[in-house]
Amino acid sequence: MDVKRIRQDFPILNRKIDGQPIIYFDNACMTLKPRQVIDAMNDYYCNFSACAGRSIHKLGTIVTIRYDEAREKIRKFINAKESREIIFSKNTTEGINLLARTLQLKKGDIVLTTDREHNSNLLPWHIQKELRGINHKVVESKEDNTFDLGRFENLMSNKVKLVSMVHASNLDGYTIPADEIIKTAHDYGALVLLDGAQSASRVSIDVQKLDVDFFAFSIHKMLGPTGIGVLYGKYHLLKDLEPFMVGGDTVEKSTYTSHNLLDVPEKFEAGLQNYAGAIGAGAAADYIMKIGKDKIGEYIFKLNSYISSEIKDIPGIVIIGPADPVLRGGIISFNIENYEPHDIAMFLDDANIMVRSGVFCVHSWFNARNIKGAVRVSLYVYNTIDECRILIEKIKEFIS
Ligand code: ALA
Repeated sequence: MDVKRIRQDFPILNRKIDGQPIIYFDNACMTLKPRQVIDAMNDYYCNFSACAGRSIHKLGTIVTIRYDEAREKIRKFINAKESREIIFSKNTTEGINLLARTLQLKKGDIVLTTDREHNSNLLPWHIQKELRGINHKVVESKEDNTFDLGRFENLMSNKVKLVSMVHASNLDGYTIPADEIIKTAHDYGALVLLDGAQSASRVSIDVQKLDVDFFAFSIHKMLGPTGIGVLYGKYHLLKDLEPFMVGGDTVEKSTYTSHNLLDVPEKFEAGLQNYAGAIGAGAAADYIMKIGKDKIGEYIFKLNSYISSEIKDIPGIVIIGPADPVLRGGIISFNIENYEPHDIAMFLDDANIMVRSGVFCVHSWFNARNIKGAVRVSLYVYNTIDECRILIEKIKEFIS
């Protein structure tokens, strides 16, 4: 993988702030965008910025074709069986909320999550508890912060209707053993939803092989634009769900008193859509597939191993999550004893090193452990060993 070449695709990496280059380590929040994605979106705005699926004129036809092509690219990206199983949403959060609102869970039904869910896969179940009386249960991790299959199996029963779990954690980068979890859940007749916000960009996803029922992800974390995400669902499941939003382009016909809904995916995509976003999403998927997710995964693991091995023994540093970087993907979350995470992040920002600090929308995990927050370095394909070296020096400088 030619990282030097890849970096040339990202205009923002040429940018200097206060005369210094930027070192961007906030990829779990938002990745940067390559020229190919920006060009694909500009192409829409400059050359065919009309409505898809409605107008039969030439521009309308082009955007309809491009929107369909984008859906097909995303299908390939996760190896879904059919492109109608790909619903464009606003982001992972919307995909999960769509399911929480439409799955028709009943009083006493159990939804199982991990103990490190992003608020987007926690609050929807709190609300379902209030609205419908479901039970939400949490599978506690092992001491070393890895998934506890034994505890999970003990919590499984035929009352569990949905296992909704973060595939790769934005807290510590840990990826759950999805194959085993899905198999066990299905043995009990439960459906499985994976929050793929962090995994889609770096783990090869084959939804058919995984046999996962629903998979939600955000395009802004995989080199694409903001405001566009994907909810994958098996067709036979999606077809029976009621949409939670209806309106333009969701109906075949309507009278003053009745309507017939269209099939999937249209019935879940009410109103004018984010066409530029979807087209940008297709370009982002193409870009990642061209490099190859296995190569990306291996590369960010190499960077993670380097940073982890250099900082783990520095007195005062506590790394969050499993000790072995191979289990933490592209994330190193850490604390320095007696210092505030935001102060560390501000110190790094003075050198244009951009990390995230705080609780990363996983308040529940931090609150349960009485930890105020952490500093998170999250890596992606354009980061370099040199950037990691500068980061390590700055962390040492902060401590000294
Ligand atoms: N979930 C995003 C993050 O972890 C916002 O930064």
